[in-house]
Amino acid sequence: MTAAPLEALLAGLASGEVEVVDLTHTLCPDFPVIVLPPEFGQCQPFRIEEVSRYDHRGPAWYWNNISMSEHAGTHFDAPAHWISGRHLPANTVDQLPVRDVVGPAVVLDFSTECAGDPDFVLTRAHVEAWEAAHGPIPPRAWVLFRTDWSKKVGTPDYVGLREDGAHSPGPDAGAIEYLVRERGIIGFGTETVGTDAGQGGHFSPPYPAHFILHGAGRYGLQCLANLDRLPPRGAVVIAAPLKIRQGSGSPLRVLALVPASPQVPS
Ligand code: 23J
Ligand code: MN
Repeated sequence: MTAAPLEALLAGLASGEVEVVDLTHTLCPDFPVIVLPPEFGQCQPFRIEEVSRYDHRGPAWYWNNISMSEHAGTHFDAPAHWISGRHLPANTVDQLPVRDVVGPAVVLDFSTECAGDPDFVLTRAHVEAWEAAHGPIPPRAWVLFRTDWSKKVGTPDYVGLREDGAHSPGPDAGAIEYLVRERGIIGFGTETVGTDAGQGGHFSPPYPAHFILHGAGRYGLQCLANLDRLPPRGAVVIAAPLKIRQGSGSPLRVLALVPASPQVPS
C-alpha cells in the first residue's frame, strides 16, 4: 500500500491542475419536480421554514427545518426505487456499498441534437458513435447524458409539460441495456427531472432507464448541472446520497474532479 495516489491528487488540487466542479442545482422551493400522470402519487417539492435567525427564537443562531421528496432537486436513485430492484441486496441508500459512488465519468454530449428535439431518444447507435469518437466507456463509469436541459430551469420547457405529458430527452432500452450489460456502468446521470425521457412511460419497457438500471443494481442521477464544464472523459464523479434508512434515493451534492483546462499564457 502506498499514499502516492492520494498525494498526487492533493498536489493536483493545490496547484490547480485538478478542479472541483459542482454538478448540483441549488435546492429551493421553486425548483421543478417530476410530474406524473394524475392517477399516481406525486413528488413533493423542497420546503424550508426558518426556526430562528439570531432573534427571539434563538438569539445567537440561524437554522431551518426542511422537507422534500427523496426525488427533489439534484438527486440519486437507488435500485429499490424501482420494482425491478426491489429484491436486490443492499438496494437502498443506507445499504449500498460506498465504493460504488466514486468513479470515472464520461459525458455523452447530445445537446445539439436535443436543442431541436425535446423528445430526442438516445439509442445504442448514438452510444457506439460516441465511443468511435472518444474510445470505449470504461468499467464502473458514471455515464452523464448532456442535453443542456439544466439551462432551461426556470422555464416551462424544463419539465416540458403538455396535455399528453412531459417532453424531455432520454434513453431507450437498447442504450441502457448496452451500457449496463456490455460496459458495466455504475450509473446513468441526466440533466432532466428523470433518468427517463418525459415520454418514457410509453417506451418498452415503460421507464426503461429506471427498469433496467435498477434491476441490475445500478444507480441514477437526475437534475445535474454544469455538464458543459466536463471533458468527454477523464473526470471523476463523487455522488454520495444521504444515509436515509430504507431510502429509495436522496438529494445530494454531486462533485466532479476535472483536469484543469490548460491556461493560455498571456
Ligand atoms: C417515479 C416514477 C417515474 C419516474 C420517476 C419517479 C423519476 O424520474 C425519479 O425521480 O426517479 S420517471
Ligand atoms: Mn429519482
